[in-house]
Amino acid sequence: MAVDMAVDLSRDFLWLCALHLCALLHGGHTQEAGGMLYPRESASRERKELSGLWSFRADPSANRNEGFDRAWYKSPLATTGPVLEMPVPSSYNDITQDPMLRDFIGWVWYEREVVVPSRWIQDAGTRVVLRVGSAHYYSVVWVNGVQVAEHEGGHLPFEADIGGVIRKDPAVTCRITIAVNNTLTLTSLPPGTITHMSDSTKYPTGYFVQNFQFDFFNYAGLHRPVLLYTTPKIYVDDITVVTDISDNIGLVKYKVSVMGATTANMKVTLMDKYGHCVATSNGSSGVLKVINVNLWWPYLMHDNPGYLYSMEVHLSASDGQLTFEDVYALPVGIRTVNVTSTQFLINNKPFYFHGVNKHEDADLRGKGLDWALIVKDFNLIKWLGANSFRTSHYPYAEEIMQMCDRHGIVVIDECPGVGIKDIRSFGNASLAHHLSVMDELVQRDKNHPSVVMWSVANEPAAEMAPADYYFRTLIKHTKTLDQTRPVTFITDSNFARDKGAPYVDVICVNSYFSWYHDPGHMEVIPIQLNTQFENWFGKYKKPIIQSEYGADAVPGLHSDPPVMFSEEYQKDVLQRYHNVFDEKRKHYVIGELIWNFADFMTSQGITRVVGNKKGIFTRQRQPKSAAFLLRERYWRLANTTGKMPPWTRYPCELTDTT
Ligand code: GCB
Repeated sequence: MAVDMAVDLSRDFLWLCALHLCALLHGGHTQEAGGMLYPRESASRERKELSGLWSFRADPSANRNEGFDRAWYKSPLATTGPVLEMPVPSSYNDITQDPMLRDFIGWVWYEREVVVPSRWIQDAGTRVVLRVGSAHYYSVVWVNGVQVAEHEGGHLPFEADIGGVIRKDPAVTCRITIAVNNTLTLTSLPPGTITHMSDSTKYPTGYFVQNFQFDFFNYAGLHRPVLLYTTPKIYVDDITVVTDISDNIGLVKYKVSVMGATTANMKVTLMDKYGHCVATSNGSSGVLKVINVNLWWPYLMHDNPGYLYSMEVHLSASDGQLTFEDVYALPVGIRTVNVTSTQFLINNKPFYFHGVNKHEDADLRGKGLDWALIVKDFNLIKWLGANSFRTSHYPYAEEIMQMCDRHGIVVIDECPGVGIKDIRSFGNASLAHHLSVMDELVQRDKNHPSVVMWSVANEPAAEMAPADYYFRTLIKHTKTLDQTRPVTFITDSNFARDKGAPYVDVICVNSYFSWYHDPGHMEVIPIQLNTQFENWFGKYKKPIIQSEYGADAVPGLHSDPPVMFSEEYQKDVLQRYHNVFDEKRKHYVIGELIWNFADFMTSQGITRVVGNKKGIFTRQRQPKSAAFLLRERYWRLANTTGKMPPWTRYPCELTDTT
């Protein structure tokens, strides 16, 4: 049924301007330039977590600008109106009973008062940094009414040095105010548009909706931890490591950048996992050589997966009067990644991705970071025998990436370039933003051994004419940022017309045969999947990953013969895809990632019954029948493609150490 909508582009434009203008009015980009090292405690660095309950208010005014007009950041939020208690980290959407808040579009305001240790304030040689792990989507941050940061984009961290502000009046409690706007525009990532409905016979005055073309709920709020951390005023700003192997020697090429001084003494020590020093170096760049190296191996490919060294950087420098010392310890996994025309090599051995696509998504907290959920998901991934996942469709929390490093779970790291379907989202402003998001993503994740490939987008309209320049530029830029990892994007376009595919290193293709095409007809899968693979490989002679495939299953719905939405149908679809994978993986198919690990929430629509049900686990992480099928398969694949340690040999349980 067609909905009669009045699309008023000029108003859409005004809305977009309001978003950016308020940012301009309230100060430019004050965000710290430079590195984005994960805040770790050390002898010279402290952390203060600000997770917990914050004061919260949505701004429902017609132009959503009341908070700026009335300067809500200037005084405690409770003095300018009613406030709710809101957990951080969490999406705000599912926390209350208020349908307005669940589907809210526009600015929401968070506030928290913090007691800052007086030592941090008194010692002018201490930098105090406020870090926001992820705020969806556009944020402005004030401390005691002074703007300290502004950031565009969810899923990635940003920070600000707030020392100057909190030292102005040490008697004042530090009040942090964060305004977050979830509006998606033609140039945001993901993109979206606002449609205003002006037909007063159908819609109330001022009615508008947010449109976007991706299949997950646009959860919003402070999704990851907000914290304060300290460094000395001369400090390790960034570290880049690139690793290589020569016979049994591991090479760790490193570069450290320092802020606050032009010269510094540096001592770099590499420790093994027992804390024994295995290599040292002086200087801000160099190569550490590790004899008899323990390589970083994927889970189920080696009996000691996820081996991490610790690279300790000790810095000592003077500002002319005082000497400052800084210590930062970076986990380092030594491994190589290479791609041939038919293989993906990790440490020069063929690696087959048998994994999942995920979402950051759960009941109540939406996209909010939740340790119980993270650990449960890793246990399920290992139970399943999966060795990899893709961060569909945006960067996941750094804490998750660190788990991948430790457990040997291989990651295809995707940026939020999802739903790029409108030709107006291929323009220069969109591209410039996309490039800077890749800057931020590579900056954040470049040192994770688990990350083996960047994905710059999911299912863009790659057949449109501007896609050629767009993806050529984007992929080239990403390769300049990181020369060690392959780059891809995920396609569902026609192999002959896809304008971005010539630039990728690995073809990643999504297909839903017998679901979105030929629904109910599983018999078409073998022929259509075979054609898909032959077409792509025939044209590009590049290795292929089936980056999505699957079918919805309502848990507990059974049918024999199988019908769509039953658990049996989901299993059968998977099995028929697997038969083709088994033939093609002898040649050039290098991986399969099920869509999806777990059921997840979407916006409401006639094809979704309380969200997307293609999970092999429910949203509450209980297995559907397909999970057992996949478990059988993945452990069998691990046995044939990996070097299995005795404790993991199928079908033994993980606890069996015989
Ligand atoms: C896709 C998308 C994914 C959707 C999935 C589906 O191709 O990449 O975001 O959720 O299909 O289930 O429709």
